[in-house]
Amino acid sequence: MKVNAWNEWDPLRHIIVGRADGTVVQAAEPAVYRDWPQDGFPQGTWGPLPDDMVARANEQLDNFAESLRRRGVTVDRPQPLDFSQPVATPEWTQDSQFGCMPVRDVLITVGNEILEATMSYRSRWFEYLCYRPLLESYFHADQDMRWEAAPKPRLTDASFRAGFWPEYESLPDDEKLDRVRRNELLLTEAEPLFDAADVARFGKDLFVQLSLVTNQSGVRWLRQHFPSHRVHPVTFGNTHPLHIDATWVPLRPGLVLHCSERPADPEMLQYFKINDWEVVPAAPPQKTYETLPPLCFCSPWLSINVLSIDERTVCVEASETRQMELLDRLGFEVLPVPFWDVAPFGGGLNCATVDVYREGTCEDYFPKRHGRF
Ligand code: DAV
Repeated sequence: MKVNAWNEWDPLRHIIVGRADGTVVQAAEPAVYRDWPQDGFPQGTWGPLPDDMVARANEQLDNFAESLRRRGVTVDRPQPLDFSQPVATPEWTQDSQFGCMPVRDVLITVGNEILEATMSYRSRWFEYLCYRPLLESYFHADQDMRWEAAPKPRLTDASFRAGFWPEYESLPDDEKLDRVRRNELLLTEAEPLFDAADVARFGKDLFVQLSLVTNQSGVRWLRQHFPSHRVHPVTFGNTHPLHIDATWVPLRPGLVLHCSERPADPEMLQYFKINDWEVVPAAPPQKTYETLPPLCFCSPWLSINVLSIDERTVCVEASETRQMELLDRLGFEVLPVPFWDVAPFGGGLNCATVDVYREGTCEDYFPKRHGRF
């Protein structure tokens, strides 16, 4: 086996698909505010997601894994921990962990390297352990694999703006968006922090969303860590930015799918335009916030959280008919995959996976410079 992946669309040969087992609605921590009284988790409570939800999510994850195997893709699965255990470092304790469904948040493959992200929730501090059996086996099987981990964060109170959530949620949307554009959100700049799912890979260009879980120091660390890449911090008009993969989704060279409710900045759009990329507005999702599954902290835009098998073939959630029709019109073979039962465990088809091997090499898809890009 080999580790290799430079972008989101080259032919897929090997992937990790997450598991729902043992996922927990996290105990309160500086980064996480949950209040779901109608679904059994009012503010201040925490605990495992219900067994029947876990079973339904695992069935969809297993079916997805099986359908990838039938297309010749090698599929690995993580090793869940007992996420209801408390965790501690010498500087804090946290009453619960989270889960290991959204692999994309924790790991990123860039070329022959797999990098473990810092993460920015205390409940997710030890999540990398779920992937260590796989990473150890890849390291031994592929003499060329680079195995890296970003600096383990301290996540003391100094890493978080005190009282962020109530203050932020009381702001009108335009003020929230100002804060998003300035990246004055939950995280301070005390230490580099990022989730791997805020990075979109376009060969030599890596676009990193500044978000509720990724700060500017995190982007600086990534830029220094990948000196042969162009690493671009980006923001979108999204009041709750959390991972780039339901906002800005590359499908093939020259084509990116964009959540139109979350505008890109004009300089970024121009960078894509002068380099002959088409930015296609996504179709409206079938779901609304009212019809999302219970305990779901993602948005209806998981409808565009697709997984590419290659630049002509894309897995899309099976009930997202408008999105499937759009991709069909754009010339893709669309593979429908039922997946909404997985959403409460942390995301969609892209979130649930990390590609270990895609054929291909590092290409420069943006030969022309523009502004800060
Ligand atoms: O935009 O609804 C999707 C990605 C979560 N891992 C959103 C977040």
